[in-house]
Amino acid sequence: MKRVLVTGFEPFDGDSVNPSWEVARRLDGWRGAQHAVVAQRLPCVFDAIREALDMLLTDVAPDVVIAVGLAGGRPDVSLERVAINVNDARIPDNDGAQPIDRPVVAGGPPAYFTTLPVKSMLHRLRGAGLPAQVSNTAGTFVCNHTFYTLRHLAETLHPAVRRAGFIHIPFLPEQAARHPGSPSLALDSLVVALRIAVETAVEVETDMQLAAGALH
Ligand code: PCA
Repeated sequence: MKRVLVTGFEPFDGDSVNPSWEVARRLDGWRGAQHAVVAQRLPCVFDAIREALDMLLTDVAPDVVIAVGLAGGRPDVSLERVAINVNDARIPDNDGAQPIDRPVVAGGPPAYFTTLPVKSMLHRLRGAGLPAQVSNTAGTFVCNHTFYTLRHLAETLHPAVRRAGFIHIPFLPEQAARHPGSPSLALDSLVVALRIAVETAVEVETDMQLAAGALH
């Protein structure tokens, strides 16, 4: 039985909902033959992330961590490949902090790759009729900060975390209605997508490699 921690974020940028938490909380308590999910909400605050994650990794003791965040304007479920060691905030976080060109971890490596099997996830998501991409940037706001911090903690203080990574999701339709022209995905589809992501992370030991172009 593998323990899976799924995190979502509180609303930010003046919004009243964040689909990442709406999806995560619907997975809370979900058990399969090989896994049990615990969902937790994270604040959209740079300075709160390290302590919050450190506590969660200690308390939940997960084998797998999937952090989820909103990327409003993107059309696909974005399987993030890489976290970079920079905070460069376009808007203030929920505490009013707006770091510019600051490291996430001073002296840390420039980047960490995901340890989730993102190509296998991509294959399964598309096979289920869901729009998905492997993304090569998680941005430079709180989501990238969270992804980098998560991978850094897994590499340093929490080696029992065998797989950790980040997934960005699009707006919900009701959010897109306030951002005309923006793509969206229904909550039910997002829940299916995250269930597939969890199952793939639990089941797949070695990520798939297909011929160039087959999964881009
Ligand atoms: N998305 C933001 C932070 C919280 C969230 O859901 C981001 O992409 O950084």
